[in-house]
Amino acid sequence: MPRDAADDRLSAWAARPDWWRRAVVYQVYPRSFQDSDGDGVGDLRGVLSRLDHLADLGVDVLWLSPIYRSPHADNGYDISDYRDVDPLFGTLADLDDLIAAAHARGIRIVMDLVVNHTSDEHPWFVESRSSRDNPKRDWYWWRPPRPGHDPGTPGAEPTNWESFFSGSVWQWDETTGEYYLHLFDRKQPDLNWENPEVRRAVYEMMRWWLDRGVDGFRMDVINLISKVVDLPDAPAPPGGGWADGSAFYVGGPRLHEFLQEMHREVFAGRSGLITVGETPGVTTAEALLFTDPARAEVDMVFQFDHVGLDHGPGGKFAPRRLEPGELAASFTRWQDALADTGWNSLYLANHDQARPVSRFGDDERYWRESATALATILHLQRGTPYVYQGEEIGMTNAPFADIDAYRDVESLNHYAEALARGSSPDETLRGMAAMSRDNARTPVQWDATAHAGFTTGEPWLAVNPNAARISVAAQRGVDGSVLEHYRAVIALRHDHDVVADGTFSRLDAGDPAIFAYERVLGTERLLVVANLSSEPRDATGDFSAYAEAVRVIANVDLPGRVLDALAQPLAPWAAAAWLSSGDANA
Ligand code: ISL
Repeated sequence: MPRDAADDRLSAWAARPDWWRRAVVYQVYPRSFQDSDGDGVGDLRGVLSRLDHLADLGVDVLWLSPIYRSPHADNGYDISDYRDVDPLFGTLADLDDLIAAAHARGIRIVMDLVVNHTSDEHPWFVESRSSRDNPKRDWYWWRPPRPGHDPGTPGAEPTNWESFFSGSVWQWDETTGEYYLHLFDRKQPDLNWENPEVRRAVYEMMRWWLDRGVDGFRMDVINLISKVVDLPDAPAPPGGGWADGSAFYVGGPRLHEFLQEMHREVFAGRSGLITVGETPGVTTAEALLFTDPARAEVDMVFQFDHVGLDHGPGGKFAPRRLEPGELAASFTRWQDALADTGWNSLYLANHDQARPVSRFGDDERYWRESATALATILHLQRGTPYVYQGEEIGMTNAPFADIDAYRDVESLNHYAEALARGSSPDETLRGMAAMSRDNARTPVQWDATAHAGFTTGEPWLAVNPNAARISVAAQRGVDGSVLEHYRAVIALRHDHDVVADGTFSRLDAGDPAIFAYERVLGTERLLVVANLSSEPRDATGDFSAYAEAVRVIANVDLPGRVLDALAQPLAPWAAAAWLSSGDANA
C-alpha cells in the first residue's frame, strides 16, 4: 500500500475509537518466525523481511511476543529490561524500523506487556533481594518460612500453592532468609501491585512505548496482578501435593481498580490504540466487566474456555478427546454472553497452545478441510480474530518423540515431575506430544528448502519435517489452499459491515456437530454453516430466509445456493457462508 493510503487508513481508524472491531490481529512469536543472521533464532530483521506476508494476508495489527532484554528462562516472558531489545532479536533501532515499516503498510503494532512478574535478573528484583530493608524490597512478594519448619526445607514454603510450571510458587532465598513468590518459573518473581511505586513504574514504561509509536498492548496474565494480600493456604488436594491457589490470585480484589487506574494513567487522551488482556480462568461475567467500554479497562480479553475443553481430569497433559459439538457450544456460550456490552477476542491458537488443526481438526484425513473450516467458523463470529503464525498455512503439531527435542520450561518441568511421581516416560511424552507449547513454537514453514527457509543456521527448535508438504510457498496463490482461505475470510470482515458489527445467533441445525449461525445488521444477514466432524452430517433446519443469498466463501465444492447445498449431507469439515444483503458489495 502506498504510504499516503496507509497513513489515511491509520488515521481513519484512529477516528473511530472501536476501529479494532473490524481488525484482524496476527501474532508473531519472534523466536520462531524468521531468522536473519543465521544464529537459528528468529529476530526483528527477520520479521521486517516478512512483513509483506502479513500485508498480503490482509491483517491490520501485528502483535509481537516479547522482544525485550531477557535471560529467556521462559522465552522472553521473563523480562530484565522493559526498555531495550534483547540482542538475540536485534536492537531498538531495528524495532523502530519495524514499527515504521508496519505503519507504512497500514499495520499497527501491539507489544506484549508482561508485568505480573519480571525476570529475577531485572534490576528491580536484584535490588529487592539484596536486603530486607532495600527500598525495593516491597516491590515483590517476600514471606518468612512457615513457622515450625526449618527455613529452606520442604514444608517450610509460606503457602501450599502450586506454580503454573510445576512445584511450589515459593523460592527460598538464602541472602535474606525469606521466600519470594513466583506463580510461573522461579526466574519470574511476581511484582507486588499493591505498591503504588510499582504501578507508577509500569505506567511510565507503557507511556514510553506508546510515545515511541506502538499502538497498544497484549497484557500477559493481567488478571493475576492483584493477590489476596495475606496469601492464605489453599485447601489441600486429596492425594497430597501442591494445591491450587488460584482463588487467591485470579481476578483478585483490586484487579479492576488497577486496570482502571492504568487506563487513566496510560491510555486516556490517546486514540487509535488496542488493548487485550490475557485472562486465564476468566468467567463470562468477569469478561463483561473487563470489556464494558463504560468501565474503561481493556478493549477485549483472551478467555480460555475452549482451550481448556480437552484438558482431562489429570490436567492439561492428560487430554481427552472432544466430542463433535463441544467447540461450537463453547464459542456460542461466549458469543451469547458478550452480545451486548462486551467484546470477544477470537482465537484458536497462540504460542501456548497446541496447533488447532491437530487439536480441534483432523490433521490426518482432513487436514486442509478442517484447517479451513476452523478458520471460517472463527473469523465470522462477532469479535476480533487473531491469527497465530503458521496457523494460516495449517501448521500441525510437532512429531517430537524424545524428551531431548523439547525446549519449553513448562514441558521440561512437567516431564521431570511426572517421572518423579512414577509416570512412564512413554505416557508422559504422549501427553506432551498432544499438548506441549513447543507444538506452537516450531519454526514457521516458509518453503521446502533447508530448515523451511527459517534459518541458514541450526534452528533452536526442530522444524516440523512436514515442511516439505506444508509451507507458505506451496500455498501462495493456490486456489483452495489454507493460506488463500485465510486471506479470503479476513477480507470478508473488511468488506462487510455485518461481519464486524452484526449480532450473532446460533441456529439449530439438528446435529451438534453442525455449527450454524447467523449474523445480522439491519438488512444484511450472513449465514455460516460448518460440519465440524470427520463424518458426513446432515444440516437440518429452516434456512429459507437465505434462499436468495449469495455464497461468499466455501472450503469444498458445494452448490452455490444454500437450499441446494444443505439438501445433501455436508461433507466432513465442509464450511461455507452466504450473504443476503441490500448492499451491492456482496
Ligand atoms: O500455557 C499455559 C500453561 O498450560 C498457561 O497456563 C499459560 O502459562 C498462561 O496462559 C499464561 O501465559 C502467559 O504467561 C506466561 C508465559 O509463559 C506464556 O507464554 C504467556 O502467554 C508467563 O509469563
